Amino acid sequence: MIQTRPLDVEAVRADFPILARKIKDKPLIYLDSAATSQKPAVVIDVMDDYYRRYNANPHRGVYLLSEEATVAYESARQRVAAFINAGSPKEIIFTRNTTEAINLVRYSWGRVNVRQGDRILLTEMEHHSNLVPWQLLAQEVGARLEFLCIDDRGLLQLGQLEAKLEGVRLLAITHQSNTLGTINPIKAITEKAHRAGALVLVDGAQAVPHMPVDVRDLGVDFYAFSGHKMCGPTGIGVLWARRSLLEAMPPFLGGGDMIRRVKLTEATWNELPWKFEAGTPSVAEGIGLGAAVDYLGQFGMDKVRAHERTLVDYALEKFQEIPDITVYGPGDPEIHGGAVSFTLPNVHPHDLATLVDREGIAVRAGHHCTQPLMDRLGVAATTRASFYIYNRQDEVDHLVDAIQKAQKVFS
Ligand code: C6P
Repeated sequence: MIQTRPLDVEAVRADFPILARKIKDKPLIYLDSAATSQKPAVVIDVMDDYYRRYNANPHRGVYLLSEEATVAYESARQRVAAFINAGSPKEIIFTRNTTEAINLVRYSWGRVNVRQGDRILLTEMEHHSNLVPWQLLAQEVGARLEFLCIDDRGLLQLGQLEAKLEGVRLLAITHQSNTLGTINPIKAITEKAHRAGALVLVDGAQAVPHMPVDVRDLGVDFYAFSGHKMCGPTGIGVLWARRSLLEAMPPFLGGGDMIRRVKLTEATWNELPWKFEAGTPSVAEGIGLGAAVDYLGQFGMDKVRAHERTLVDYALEKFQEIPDITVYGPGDPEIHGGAVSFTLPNVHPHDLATLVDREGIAVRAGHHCTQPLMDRLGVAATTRASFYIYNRQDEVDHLVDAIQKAQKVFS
């Protein structure tokens, strides 16, 4: 049973050793959690403890260390399953990250189920990780890609949805845009997709870290996310899928641990979830992800979302003080998650990010792996500030001051 704890930002900040760092003699203001979040000491410590006390290959040894590693790794899987309300830990496939989870579906489900002439429906706001795998599959099997467009507020044009679902095998859609911050109404979209006979894959890389996600309530078929964006380590991600789908899917990678019996010319497969986890797994990383979901779970994801909503509301308001700024994504903080992208005339986003770095502020500049969305917005790049549980309102003030200072340099 996880203890509940109020989301007191100062207490939260004390949990993250890196936030004590100075950058160019200024306190670090970390506003790039959409790229990767910082890690609390509890996550760093459980990984350290694994390597110091019970490092061994799980599922293989009958000796105590291996048994302890197996128990810790599989217990993490159970806690991750509970965190997103999966039907069973068997539905939690550990991957390296969101990208690998989506590619697993492309290779295993896609190659068997998507045929020549079928359609795959995507959106204009997809991250390359939920776009390029489907381009490759479409090229391989002769399927067609269709796209849901966005409007000028950065919202999906859902009026188009029913017409676009015609003949679609799979709708692959982001839960929250990493660039616009838009939170998509996945449950309603999924109901429509299912009515049209399509399956739904959700890229949850920017959602699971920031809001309550209940995969069964959403009703989706596949859901992918990364550990490193939710206080966990890099090198561990998750594919959740309905058990019946996973049972029917062929393996993704072949090798150790994913087999039941191997003969010289053929093999049979292990049961779920190990059928999809070939080779020695990322043990420390899995254990670290377990600690990360415990850490977030003690606050409650509704509180995490409420904290970020307040910060975004404040940022959207405060950015209006910056002359000539263009802010992208919805103006309503209710449907704008914790990432805010913006541009300034005459200041390149990279120059802006470099100048605010002099003030100790880390923001991301670039296309954010959403080049088609940049094309739609008519820009090559944006600057993006993204928030998490450890960010404070005064950090938004510092960012706004730093942007205005940078503007003076270029005026
Ligand atoms: N976005 C960002 O700065 P991986 O790299 O596999 O952990 O996550 C890929 C990914 C997939 N979908 C969405 C919506 C994402 O935001 C990301 C990662 C980072 O926005 C790095 S480009």
